[in-house]
Amino acid sequence: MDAPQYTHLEQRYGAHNYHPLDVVLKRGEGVWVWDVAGIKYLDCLSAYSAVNQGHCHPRIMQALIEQARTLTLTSRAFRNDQLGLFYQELCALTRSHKVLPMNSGAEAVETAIKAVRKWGVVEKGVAEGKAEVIVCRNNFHGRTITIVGFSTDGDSRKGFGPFTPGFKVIPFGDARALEEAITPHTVGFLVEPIQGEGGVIIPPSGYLRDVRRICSNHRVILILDEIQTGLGRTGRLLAEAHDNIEADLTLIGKALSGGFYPVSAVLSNREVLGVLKPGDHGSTFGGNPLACAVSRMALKVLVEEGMIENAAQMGAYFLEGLRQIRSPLIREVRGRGLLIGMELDPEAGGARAYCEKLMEKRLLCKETHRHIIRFAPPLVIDRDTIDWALERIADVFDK
Ligand code: IF1
Repeated sequence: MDAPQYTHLEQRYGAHNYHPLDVVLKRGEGVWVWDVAGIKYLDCLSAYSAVNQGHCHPRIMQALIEQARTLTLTSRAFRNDQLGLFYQELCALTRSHKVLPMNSGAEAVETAIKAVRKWGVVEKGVAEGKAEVIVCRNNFHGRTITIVGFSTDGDSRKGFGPFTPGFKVIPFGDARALEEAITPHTVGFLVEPIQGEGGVIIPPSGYLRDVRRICSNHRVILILDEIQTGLGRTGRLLAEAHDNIEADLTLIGKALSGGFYPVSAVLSNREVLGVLKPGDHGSTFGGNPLACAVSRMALKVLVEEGMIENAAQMGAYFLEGLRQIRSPLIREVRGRGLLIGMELDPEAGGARAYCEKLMEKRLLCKETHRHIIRFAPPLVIDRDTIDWALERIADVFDK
């Protein structure tokens, strides 16, 4: 079969909830992917930061195969020999107190919302049903009804109401707005350290430090959604490290499994998760031995193979190279580590066309919103490959 035939099957039998680039991929290795015609591309999206360790990392693959041959799923009705080790290693690495393992990022977000609401009732004395969580404009935290209910992106909400109450939206990057929005019912503040889908929006310097102080002063649980920014993407293990703060709850996912398996987790640096009692929460696959074995290795290679440091060094190099591209169509290039956004001037006519031109030059990336191209290659990328990418990106703007 060829690409049009694969595409036809998707169109014929699949819901049309995506508008993907016209490429049908068949193989991945490191930073490279190949389509069904054998054409090789540089992956500059990393499945939205789920493949930080590079495609099909051999050591993670080996861990998957060995565990898949042994024990894949028991449900949490029974214990298994991978879960406690996964907890211990993850807590040691992230200086966390407790972990609650889930599967998708959205499930981790929903879990955190449940936990802080219950913490509010049990520990803060907020009346049942009165708890409020503050979120930011331009947020992206997933696709469930509760989560899209506090999205400010009309397309994510249209037709999906009624929504879950108990959320308040404030501007991103404005610590004063947070302090002013807090009421005695406020139990949590959910925010991304950098808004990824929002367009790689980096808050003003010191914002997260101010947010940390305000949340502590008002006994509001600070929940950092690091599902996209975490696990090395911004050049630190967690993006919060750039501001030298610690969240009360940290959400991770995506690269937690190196792209082999849906694994997410809620990390708590305080007793917040302690309010959950047996039967309060769970999921069929949450904390399964296969997910744990894969994630243990995904974290191991991330650290042992220097991927976090590489993301910092290669990110700085990539950012500098992109900033050297002189074009009236490029309004701004911003980023941290290997999470980079190139904002185009509306005159350019939209970022999608540039992603399509880059695909012709064998570089795969994705627009976010209308005018921003996101560059987020796997953290194992090297300088030569970045030079290869910069040459092609410059070509596309050199008209
Ligand atoms: C899609 C966007 C990115 C996330 C943050 C939670 C989640 C995500 C900060 C939920 C997921 C994914 C979803 C995926 C595309 C991608 C995405 F374009 F949708 F917005 F990365 F920016 N918090 N982001 O980025 O995690 O439930 O998906 O595991 O919906 O196509 P999930």
